[in-house]
Amino acid sequence: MFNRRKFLGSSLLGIAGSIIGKKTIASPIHNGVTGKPIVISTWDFGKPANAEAWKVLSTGGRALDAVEAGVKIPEADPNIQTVGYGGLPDRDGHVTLDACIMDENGGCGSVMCLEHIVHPISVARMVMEKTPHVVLVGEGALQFALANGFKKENLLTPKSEKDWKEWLKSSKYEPVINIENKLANISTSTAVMPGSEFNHDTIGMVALDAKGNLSGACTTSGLAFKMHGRVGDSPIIGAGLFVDNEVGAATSTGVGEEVIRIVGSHLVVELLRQGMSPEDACKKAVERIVNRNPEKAKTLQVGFLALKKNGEFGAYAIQKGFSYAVKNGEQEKMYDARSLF
Ligand code: SD4
Repeated sequence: MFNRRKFLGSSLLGIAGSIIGKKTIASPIHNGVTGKPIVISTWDFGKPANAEAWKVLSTGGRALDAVEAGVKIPEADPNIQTVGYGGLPDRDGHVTLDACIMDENGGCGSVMCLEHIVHPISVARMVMEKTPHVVLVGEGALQFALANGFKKENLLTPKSEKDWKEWLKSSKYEPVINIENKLANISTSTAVMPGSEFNHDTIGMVALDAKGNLSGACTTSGLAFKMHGRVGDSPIIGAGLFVDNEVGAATSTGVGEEVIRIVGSHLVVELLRQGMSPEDACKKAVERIVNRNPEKAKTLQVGFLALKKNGEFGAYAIQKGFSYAVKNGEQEKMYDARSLF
């Protein structure tokens, strides 16, 4: 993903035109403004996910139902090795999933390090709606899911098992993260950077429904070959996702440890509250990460995506190559987020 897409030169930024053959358009300098309902989500696989969410939004449905339905598409796709079924396992061969969801009332639910369940987002929603808690982890989350009718399944596909075994040959058991890593070269790495050609990353989705209500969902298998028990930003309310129905919503993708350190999505929403545009708010959050350690930041990717209560949307990333999908009544498009580097 990182090197696959030619980014428009800076002189062209702001011109929202098609890149021939890629169906991707440059992120507008000024943020996209559009009417409700609208759904936006991370990466190329956001497009089919948005299409599913749109079935709910376009018929007057609730944003919460839309985001859950939308992210279930990549969760169930065995060919997507970064989300749900078919996700790359941790270094011990376990596929452990992280997900969270937020509704328009400030309700939130999350599951962390959940195994054997294809749709962690639906378990997260059930945590929100059926328990007095916000987060369930590991074995407890699995027990809760099974008790509520979810089926126990093997999520490790032959392809992901093969990739894991290949990685095992030279695993160093150190969480080194390098954006240039590719599964084809895993012998030199210990973790695969989300955003590489083989990793299409976490799906974070935020939506505004016809009634003007916001919700969001975020779901992932996390960093490939992570330590067993490792949890990223994606299921952490405020880090991987935050929704404030008065202001806007934000979600993130990339190296979760960096997002957690700045509680990134909450930061973006608070910046929206102060009047910043979505793109500027996302940029500010990216700068917060980069300024902490500029040298390290050159080797990692984090991207933020934001949607304001009025339908304005925007994104920003550390590195080039962060694509996001937008769908509303007028458009169904991929955008390339602008980036610091
Ligand atoms: C994590 N943010 O677990 C996620 C990774 C990601 O593709 O975006 N992955 O840190």
